[in-house]
Amino acid sequence: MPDPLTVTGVTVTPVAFPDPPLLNSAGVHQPWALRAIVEVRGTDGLIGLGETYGDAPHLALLHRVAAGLTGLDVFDIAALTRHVEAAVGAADAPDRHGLTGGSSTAKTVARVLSPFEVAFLDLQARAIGRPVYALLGGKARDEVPFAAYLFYKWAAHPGAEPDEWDEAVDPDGIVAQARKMIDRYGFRSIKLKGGVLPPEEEIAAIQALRAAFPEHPLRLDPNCAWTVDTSLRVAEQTAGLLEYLEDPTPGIPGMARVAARAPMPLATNMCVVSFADLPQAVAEGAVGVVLADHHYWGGLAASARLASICETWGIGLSMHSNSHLGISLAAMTHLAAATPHLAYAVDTHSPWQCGVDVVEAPLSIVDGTVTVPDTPGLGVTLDRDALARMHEDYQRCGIRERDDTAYLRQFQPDYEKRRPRW
Ligand code: GKR
Ligand code: MG
Repeated sequence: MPDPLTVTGVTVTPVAFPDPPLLNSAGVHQPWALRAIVEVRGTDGLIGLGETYGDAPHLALLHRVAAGLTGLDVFDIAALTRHVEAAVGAADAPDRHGLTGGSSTAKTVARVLSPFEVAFLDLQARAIGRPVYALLGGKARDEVPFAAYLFYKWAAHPGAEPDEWDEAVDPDGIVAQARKMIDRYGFRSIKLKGGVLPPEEEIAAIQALRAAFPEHPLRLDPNCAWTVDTSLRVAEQTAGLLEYLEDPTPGIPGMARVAARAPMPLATNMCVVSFADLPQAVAEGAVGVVLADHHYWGGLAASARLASICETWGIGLSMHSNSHLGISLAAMTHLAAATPHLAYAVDTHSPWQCGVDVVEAPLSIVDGTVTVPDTPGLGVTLDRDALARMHEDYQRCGIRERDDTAYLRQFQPDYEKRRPRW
């Protein structure tokens, strides 16, 4: 019997990286996006990596968990889960922007568990010299397709220099952004983040995208900015244009009313965000596609379980993204590689990172896909200089929680987050 591989230490490092002024139904992205990098060291000297949100309440819970992990068997995810449940207790650390569903202790446990589970799997896989996808059931595809994720945006954060992505506040701006992103990365699917302008203007943007990119599947995601009636009107006017319409309206009952008459499937990362949401969503026929996201579904294995449930109930599977770095991109790639049911190109904010990363050689998107790494673990290595720099940026940037609404209010004091708005 070989010696067990146990945890000898855990480090949680908050980092910040520049984020362009991307608009959504909650407000606008702040100048810095926050992440937390989790490193789990094992008795064999190897290190497993995880990445998650960097907001202060979440960070406090990560530190609480990290403090008690030494000595745990790296192959015992059940013990890790029990430890996280005990450390989180009754705490509830929701996302303030509310773009990934509501809050509860169970959801908080899932969010806090995720980066540790990913780091444990990375460590397990490194220890046996196999890629993480091998622990998730094996590789169903060699390349994972990702989608061009377009945003309405300002040219610059107020008072700052313009970023490399230009202003996009109308159909021409959105088409120009799509061209630039597709020229650089070769994406073959397009998602437009909506819920920013009146629906007619967003329909016009979709029509312009269809004219400019006749072959690319299109998605529109207004993050619950519309009433049921508005959603039905938009659905009718975009019939034949969208592969799915994402979270047009709040709540499972509202989504079910839209789904009953919409000509395209409805997708969600807002009304089905935990296992407890699934029975009602299935019973009411509210969604045709669920967006998995290992960061809040409780990790990679839990996301694979979600995939099986969706397959059983005839629900499609796509993948959600928030601002992220290269450890998350690698984790998303391994999950997608090992999930045959994932039929849609995966969302990613990668192009919005503008080249900043915590890993030495980030996986790259070429022809719209990431080639699944066959090297041990997640296949990415921490760049310690970058980690130190990005931690300094975190300390200096003054932002401790993502709050798109409060940031927009600095420039539009009468701005209110209303969902639905139209
Ligand atoms: O980055 O502004 C954003 C997105 O709106 C993100 O926060 C959402 O959670 O991408 C997400 C979505 O699909 O709803
Ligand atoms: Mg969404």
